[in-house]
Amino acid sequence: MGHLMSKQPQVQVLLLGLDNAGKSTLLYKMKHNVSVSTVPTIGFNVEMINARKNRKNIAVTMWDVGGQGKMREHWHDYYQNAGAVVYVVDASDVGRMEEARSELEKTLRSDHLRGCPVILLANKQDVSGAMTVTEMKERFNIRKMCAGRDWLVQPCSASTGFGVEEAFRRVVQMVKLPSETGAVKDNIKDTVHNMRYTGKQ
Ligand code: G3D
Ligand code: MG
Repeated sequence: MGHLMSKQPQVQVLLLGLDNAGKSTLLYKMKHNVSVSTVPTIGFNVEMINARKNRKNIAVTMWDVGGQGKMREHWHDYYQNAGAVVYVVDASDVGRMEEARSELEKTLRSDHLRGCPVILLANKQDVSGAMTVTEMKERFNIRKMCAGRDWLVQPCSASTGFGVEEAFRRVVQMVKLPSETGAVKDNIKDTVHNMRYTGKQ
């Protein structure tokens, strides 16, 4: 499997968002809808999911780095190799919407993420009172925030599965292949090895 995997273009997708937004639930849901293999690692969740893009098989690695303090120092490593950012928002948590917005704004200021596509997921659509896509677009001023990059706002519910397959399909459509970014230096094995090594320290 490793041999076959290494022949495929690999893309790295960052799953970001505030705690409790639904990142881990979403990753789990995506994995069970379409996953072929998993790579458990220390301190965060990572899943490799096979997909088709431009009539080629590609391996999409989704990094749910969460907010674990120890891992934060490595975030810039992930940024460097990111082919897309999936930003998960709890659309029902109006009280934390400004925090979610400003975190995304801060994240997108990183030079490493210049031009990186953003998929904003308006999660928890099953909860009554959840903000709609139109409301989120306005609230985040997304057009301005994401000027100069591809972006999309997609409604979903990680718990019911509503919109999750569609979200993954959009991610695959929008993600930049390594040849497009020229940024992916490491393959997944090297990256995971590096994380394991770091985890022991
Ligand atoms: P995180 O990884 O971003 O921190 P989690 O978030 O995936 O751990 O989810 C946080 C809580 O939100 C969990 O609830 C989870 O079940 C819930 N959740 C995630 N997605 C949805 C959704 O689409 N709808 C609803 N209603 N709940 C969702 P618990 O209670 O397990 O902490
Ligand atoms: Mg989590």
